[in-house]
Amino acid sequence: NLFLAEIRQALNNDEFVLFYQPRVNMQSGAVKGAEALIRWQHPEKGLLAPGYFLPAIEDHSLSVELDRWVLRTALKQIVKWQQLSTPLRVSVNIGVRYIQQKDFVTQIKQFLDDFPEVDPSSLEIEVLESNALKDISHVSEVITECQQLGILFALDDFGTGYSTLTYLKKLPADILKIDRSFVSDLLYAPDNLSILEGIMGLAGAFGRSVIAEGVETDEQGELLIQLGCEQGQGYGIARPLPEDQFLEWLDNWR
Ligand code: G
Ligand code: G
Ligand code: MN
Ligand code: NA
Repeated sequence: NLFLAEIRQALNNDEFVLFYQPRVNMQSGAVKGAEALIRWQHPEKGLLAPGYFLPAIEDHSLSVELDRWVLRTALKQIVKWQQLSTPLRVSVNIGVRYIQQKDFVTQIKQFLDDFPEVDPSSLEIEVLESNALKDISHVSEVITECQQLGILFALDDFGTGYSTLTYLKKLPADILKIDRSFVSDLLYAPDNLSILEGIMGLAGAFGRSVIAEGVETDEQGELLIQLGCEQGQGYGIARPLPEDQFLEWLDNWR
């Protein structure tokens, strides 16, 4: 497969970069962290979004190599940002293939050993609710073992999976990332409002925190705060930014 070879080559040539999208407390304005989002800085085609290359490798071991690159790069970034006055937690998206790999926890321990300066609670792992999560009880143990190391877990795109309530019940994630489809049209579609109220109720009952994705307007932010969801991420706060622009944004934020 030619495309696969090209992606592997890009990894060797160091053509991937991480952008960072801020996550804030919309009530206080406090910056809580950032989600690392991968991009491919292609020498001819320019900056390519993950939708262009991730689907091609999703069922391939190359996706694990890329996830490992993302983890290593995010850990380096955490070390740099530990110098800042506001400590930032960085969240990374880890594919279901890697998290279900037998030695995942061993590899995570190795990463933490390689970066002894990193406080493990500065690292968050986002897992997609996905029917590719085959052995839920195994993944649940993996999450628990990583949490014992101090790492936090989030369920990404929460509410969109085929068995959302089963994931909620069986996976001990610390955080639910409310999918942006429930946030958009919040002001005009009463059904989304009901879903959000439901999610907030469930999160409370199960002792999970919540963060809203895809917050694009102040009105959405205000309504989310009223519903009890203070943490948000989205274009209305900031787009995913390269490292230097992220620091500029941080300087100018409120
Ligand atoms: O970054 P957006 O800007 O385009 O991301 C699109 C999709 O790609 C999202 O679903 C996001 O979770 C996923 N994604 C972004 N970066 C990464 C990454 O580093 N690893 C994995 N596995 N998925 C990612
Ligand atoms: O699935 P995941 O949550 O990891 O996806 C993050 C994706 O959502 C990235 O593609 C990111 O660029 C995109 N994104 C982030 N904020 C917004 C937003 O406010 N609106 C829209 N439409 N997309 C967003
Ligand atoms: Mn995500
Ligand atoms: Na998401």
